[in-house]
Amino acid sequence: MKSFAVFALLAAANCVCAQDKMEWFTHDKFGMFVHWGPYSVLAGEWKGQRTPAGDEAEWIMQRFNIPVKDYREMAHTLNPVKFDANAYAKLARAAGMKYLVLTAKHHDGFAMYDSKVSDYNIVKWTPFRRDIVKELSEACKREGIRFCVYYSHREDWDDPNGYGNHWDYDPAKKDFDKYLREKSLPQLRELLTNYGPLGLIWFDRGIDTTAQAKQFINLVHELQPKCLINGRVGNYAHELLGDYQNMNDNGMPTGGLDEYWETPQTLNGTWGYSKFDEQWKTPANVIQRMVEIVSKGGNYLLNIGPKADGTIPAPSVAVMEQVGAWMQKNGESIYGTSACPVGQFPWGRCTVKGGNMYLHAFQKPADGVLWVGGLKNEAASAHLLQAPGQKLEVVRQDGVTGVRVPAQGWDAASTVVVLVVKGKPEAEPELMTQGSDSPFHLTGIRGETSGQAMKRFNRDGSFHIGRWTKPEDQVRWNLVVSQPGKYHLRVRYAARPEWAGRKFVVELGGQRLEKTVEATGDWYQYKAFDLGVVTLAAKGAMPVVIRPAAAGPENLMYFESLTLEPITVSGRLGRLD
Ligand code: JFZ
Repeated sequence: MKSFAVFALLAAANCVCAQDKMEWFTHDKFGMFVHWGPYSVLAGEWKGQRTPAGDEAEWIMQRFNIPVKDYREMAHTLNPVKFDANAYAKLARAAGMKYLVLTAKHHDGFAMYDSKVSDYNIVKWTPFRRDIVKELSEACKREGIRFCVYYSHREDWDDPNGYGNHWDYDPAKKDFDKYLREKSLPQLRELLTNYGPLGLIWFDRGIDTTAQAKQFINLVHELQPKCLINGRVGNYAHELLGDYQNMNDNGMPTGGLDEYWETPQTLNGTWGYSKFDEQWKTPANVIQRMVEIVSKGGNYLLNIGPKADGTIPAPSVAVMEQVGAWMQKNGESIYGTSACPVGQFPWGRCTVKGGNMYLHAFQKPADGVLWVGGLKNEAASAHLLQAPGQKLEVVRQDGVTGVRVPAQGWDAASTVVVLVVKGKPEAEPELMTQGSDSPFHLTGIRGETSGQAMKRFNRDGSFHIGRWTKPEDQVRWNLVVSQPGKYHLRVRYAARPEWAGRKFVVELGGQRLEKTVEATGDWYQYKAFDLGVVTLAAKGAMPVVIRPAAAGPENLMYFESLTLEPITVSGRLGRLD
C-alpha cells in the first residue's frame, strides 16, 4: 500500500470527527464548575477591604493590586485539610451533573496540582502537599463523572511575562511568547499527560492571535485528540476556534443557534468563595435556567466556590442536592435532548428527544392548557413524565395543539408533561408579515437554514449566518406581502478580505439578483450594501432565499440580514429615499 494511503488511513484513524467528539457533551448537558485556589483563603477580603458586592472574589489580587510578594506569602497558608475529593464527585453526581471542570490554574498563576514547571503550586508551596487535580480526577472516575480542567492560558498575575499584572510589572517589558513557551504551554502539557483522559480544557479570557491559540489547540489534539476545547481558547473578536462556543458568564442567548454552546453560571454572585456573598440562587431558579438553556440547545456549567479548608459552602450543597432530586425524577427531559424547534412559551420551555416533546411548565396555565403554537406535527398522546400511565387530554383549537393539565402533581420548579407527536417535532415555517409601509427585516436568526448554513453566536452578543460555502447552503424566509410595490433591497454582512469576490444570489418574487461580496474589514465588522430595487408584484406568500452562487473554499460571508424598504407601495407613497 502506497505511503500516502497509509498516511490517509492513519490520519483518518486519528481524526476524531467533530460530531463524535461532541456526543458526550451534547448528551450530558449539565456540569459542575469548581473555582478554588489561594483567593479562597482571602474569601473576598484583603486588609479589611471587601471586594464589592457582585465582584468576583477570585479577582481579589487584581482588584486590590496585591503585590506578588504578599499574595505568594498568603498562598503559603492554603491548607485545605478538610478536602475530600469523594465528597465533590458525589455531590456532582447527586446534583445530576455529568462532568466537572476544576480550575487547575486561575489568573493568579497558582497551580492546584504538582507542577514541575513552577513550584508555585499546592504541593510545593503549601503545607497541604497533596495534588488536588490528581485526587479529584480519580474521585470523578470512581463516580462516573467526566473530569475536565479550567486553565487560564493568557492571564497570569504572578508571572512577569504573563498578562494582566500592571502593578508589579511593566507591561512594556513583558515577553508574552516567553510566558507561553515557558509556563502556559508546558503546564498544559503536564495536565494533558499526567491526569488521564480529560473531557475538555476550559481556556479563559481568549488570547491575542490565532497563531498563539493554535499552539494550545495543537497541543490538546496531539496529546488527547478526544479532549474538547472551549470557545475561549481564541480571541473573542475572531472566528470560533474551539469545539463549542461559550456564552458570556451567566449569559443566555436567544433560541435557534445551530452551533454547540455552553453557559457558565455562578450559584451566588462570585466564582471564587466570598464570605460576604450569601445571594444564593434557589433550586427553582437553577432548574428553570437549566431547562431554558437546554431548550435552546446549550449546556449548563454551574459553579461551586469551595472554602479554604476544602469544604463546600453548605448553601451550595443544599441547592445542588435539591436540583439533583428534581433531576432524579426528570432527567429524561434533559439528558440527550435537543432544542425545541418551536421556540418558547408563556407557561415555560420545551426540550425534545425522538417523538417526545417535554413540556416544562414553570407555572400552571390560567386556562389549564399548555398550548404549543407553531407545531407542525400531529399529536399522538400526552402524559405527566411522573405518571406515564395517566393519559392527559390533547386538545386542538384553531389549528393549535394543547395539553390539558391535571390540577394536582405540580412541581414548584418545573412540571414535565410529555407530548408524544408523530415523527420528529417540527415547527410550522414562520411567516414574516408586513405592517403598513414597514420594511421587511429578514435576520438570519429568523430564517430557515438548510445545507451547512449555520446560525451562529458572536461574542459581542449578535448573531450571523456562517459556515456556508455552496449553493445548497441557504437561508429562506416566507414573506406575506400586504403592500405590493417597489422596494429597496439591502443586505448587511461582515466579510474578511479573503472572502471578497465571492458571488451570492438573492431570489424573490421571480427575480434573481447575483451580487459580489465586498470586504467589510475584520471578522465581525458588519456593513450594509444596497442591492438595488425589486418589485413585490402581488399580495400574499412570497419566499425569499439567499445563498452562495457557487461552491467556495470557506465562508461566503457572516450574513446578518436582508431588508426590503418600500419605495412606492400600491396607492400610497412609501418613505422616499
Ligand atoms: C472569566 C474569569 O475572569 C472569571 O474569574 C471566571 O473564571 C469566569 C468563569 O471566566 O470571566 C469572564 C470571562 C469572559 C466573560 C465574562 C467573565 N465574557 O465574555 O462575558
